[in-house]
Amino acid sequence: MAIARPVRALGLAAVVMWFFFIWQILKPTGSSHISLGPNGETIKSFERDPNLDPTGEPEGFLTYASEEYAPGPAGTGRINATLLALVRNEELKDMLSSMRDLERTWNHKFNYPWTFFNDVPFTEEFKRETKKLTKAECRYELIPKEHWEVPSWINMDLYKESTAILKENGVQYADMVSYHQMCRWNSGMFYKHPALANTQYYWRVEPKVHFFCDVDYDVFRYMQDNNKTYGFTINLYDSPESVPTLWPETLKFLAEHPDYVHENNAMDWLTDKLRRPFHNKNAGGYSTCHFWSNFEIADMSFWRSKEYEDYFNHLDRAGGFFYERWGDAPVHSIGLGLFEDKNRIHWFRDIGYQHIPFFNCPNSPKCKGCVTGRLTDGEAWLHREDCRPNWFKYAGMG
Ligand SMILES: Nc1nc2c(ncn2[C@@H]2O[C@H](COP(=O)(O)OP(=O)(O)OP(=O)(O)O)[C@@H](O)[C@H]2O)c(=O)[nH]1
Ligand SMILES: [Mg+2]
Repeated sequence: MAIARPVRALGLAAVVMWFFFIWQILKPTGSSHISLGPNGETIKSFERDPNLDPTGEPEGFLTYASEEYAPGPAGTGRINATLLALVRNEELKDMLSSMRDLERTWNHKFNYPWTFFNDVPFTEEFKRETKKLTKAECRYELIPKEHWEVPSWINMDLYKESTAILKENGVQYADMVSYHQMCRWNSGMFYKHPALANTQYYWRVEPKVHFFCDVDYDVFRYMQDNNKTYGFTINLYDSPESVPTLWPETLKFLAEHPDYVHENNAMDWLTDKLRRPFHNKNAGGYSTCHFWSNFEIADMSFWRSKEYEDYFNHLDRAGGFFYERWGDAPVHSIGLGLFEDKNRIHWFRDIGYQHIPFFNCPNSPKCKGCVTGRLTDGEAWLHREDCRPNWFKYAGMG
């Protein structure tokens, strides 16, 4: 049966419109353009992923491997720092894979100790197999109950009701109490463990992550010698449904402690509403942009400061680690964005890294096994979760 030409044209137009609509939803927003800043000024964000540009070592004073980094007491070049992993016995295989990568690309040159934390004792197998992969010291630490257990002021009936709603709203892991405990521990507990009392810097490592690039300088010395507090690789938006009252609670805290805010803070970055207005609106004024904290190289002195400690205690009492699903990533990021000098936060663009589904993959002959400049190997819409352009816009690429 012949179809009349106007009907065919209409059908074709509908198909074109449909593809255009789908493209609008899925197109990446990572590449950017000229936009207006909070005071009406013109801001140019990056035109292309900066990871496509050749990357070398960071500027500043760097310390390279030498006999001073030999394992054991001969390693006088090492500072007070550790590789740190919270991990379950069942994740041994994935932990070994992360260790292999980090030892190959970095730690076999520097031999920093590994410190493993668990809420139950590590098995002999876990200890034996992890020790095999490093010449460095390995420590196995049990988390004290009072650091891990759900705090006494949390009402478990309310927890169940609230998390059932979170689950309905698609918040991942909302009904796993251990996930809430883990987020709280990573937010405000890990650095209080007695085993870390004499340790200042840590590099957080999760099971099943990958490291792709040879790094030839001591990253902990880099932090110390260049006055850095926190280093990240990836910057993402969070799901607003997981943190609806985190920012309102933060504002209550700030009303009590206006003097805590650093004069060179990153408030613009925390409260940006230009790039993802819905996120800002649904998270009560917080952009939800955060440093993706499964990778962190940081100075624990900041978490141990009065400002951060008071902030954590305020949040802990408010209950959102359990009634909502506040993650350590937004909590750390807000703490840093408010109470630290933003120039002391460093993008480790030269450290090739992957935690499924995102990558930081620099353009450097030192990197193997990742695709330069590719943010994700997942679905196209994941590009929308990238908020690095905002950090670069408000704080630069230092
Ligand atoms: N010992 C212990 N470690 C845990 C527990 N829950 C989470 N972890 C660790 O905490 C870190 C973060 O947990 P993940 O389950 O990876 O959370 P996530 O990265 O948000 O989720 P994924 O995207 O699924 O990786 C990992 O290093 C886990 O091994 C727990 O109950 N006990
Ligand atoms: Mg993980």
